[in-house]
Amino acid sequence: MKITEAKVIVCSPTRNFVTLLIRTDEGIYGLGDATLNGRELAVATYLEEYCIPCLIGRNPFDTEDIWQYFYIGAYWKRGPVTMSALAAIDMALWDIKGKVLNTPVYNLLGGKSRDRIMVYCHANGTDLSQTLEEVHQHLEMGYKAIRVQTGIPGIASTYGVVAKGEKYEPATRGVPHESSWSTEKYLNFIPRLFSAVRDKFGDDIHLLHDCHHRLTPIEAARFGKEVEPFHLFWMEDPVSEELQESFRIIRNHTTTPIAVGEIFNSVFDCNRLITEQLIDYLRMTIVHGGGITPLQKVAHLAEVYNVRTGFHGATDLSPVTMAAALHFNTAIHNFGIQEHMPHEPLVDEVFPHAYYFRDGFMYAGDKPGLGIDIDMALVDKYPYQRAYLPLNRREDGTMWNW
Ligand code: EZ4
Ligand code: CO
Repeated sequence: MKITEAKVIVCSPTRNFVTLLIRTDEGIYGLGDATLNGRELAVATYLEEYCIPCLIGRNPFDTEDIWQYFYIGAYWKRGPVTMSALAAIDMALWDIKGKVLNTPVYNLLGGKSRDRIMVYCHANGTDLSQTLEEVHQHLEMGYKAIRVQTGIPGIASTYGVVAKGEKYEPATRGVPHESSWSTEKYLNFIPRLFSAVRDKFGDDIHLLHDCHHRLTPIEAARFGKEVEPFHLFWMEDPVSEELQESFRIIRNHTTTPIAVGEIFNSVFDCNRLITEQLIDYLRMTIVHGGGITPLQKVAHLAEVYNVRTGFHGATDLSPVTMAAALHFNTAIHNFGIQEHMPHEPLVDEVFPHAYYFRDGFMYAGDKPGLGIDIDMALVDKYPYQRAYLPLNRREDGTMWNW
């Protein structure tokens, strides 16, 4: 069996997605997600100009060798652009394998380790009462785990929070929006938020929170300590994560579980975090972590050190990544939780899929391969539009982590 063609599809049904479609001489094709939010065309070009010419003629079953070919063989290892491209190739090849063998991809990764995948949703509001109402609405939808973000008094706009009636969407069209930030106001307010949520909704529901890389290690330690009485499922991205040893400082002070990794693209971003047991959940997912092939190795390493997965699943990760993640989550032993930010209905139309949500859990479905497709007629109706993630500055104008 041979790869005969590979094509990059860039489309923007409400937001941008980059998809790789690989065809074989037996008429079977596979899909991979290569979307890197705000940098889509860099990945598309990397695939078209450098990877695809070297893919043609290879056996799609050789996922390990093809992965190493583009990783070791590129000489320029790692980095989000190259690893997202490599992830798309790898996903599409696993999809092809499953279709050829007429079995869901989870069966190729170890089979079913569980019946259902617990997911968490987003509840956010501009103030406390609106946020509590959002939590209530998501409980009604059946979610068992909820990420709660709220507007902070005195800060004009806060990460993860949008005006009433709108959905939080990471990137916006046009030039980057700039938001402002005060660590002091944030740290003073968030414990009150979780106190209010526990008072109103009790202890059973899992609560999560994303600090979005904005604290220093000692500030994150204070955060973790002060929310301990409300027993969060996790605090996410407490600090900017380039320095793995930062997490030791946080760990020394608090029992609030820590999740990190949505911007990681290699095991070398988290090797110390895992082996020194400095975190509890790893968020590096299939698309930005280089594909199913490397994530399997990372998950197996993490299993040894009691670290579980908690894959990123915002709307900028396409339904192709969601499909791959759900097969992966079904199979591995140390699955923790999966983020679920539902896509717009139009996105689901462009990417018809076998996976589904029911009463707080998601299911990969039982179609062969990843159980995902793309509607090429619809794709042409929604061409790429430049979009950016926001920037963030401290109140005095200093650039800060968004
Ligand atoms: O900022 O997906 O946990 N979710 C997040 C997201 C990310 C965006 C970046 O593209 O942190 O909102
Ligand atoms: Co996050």
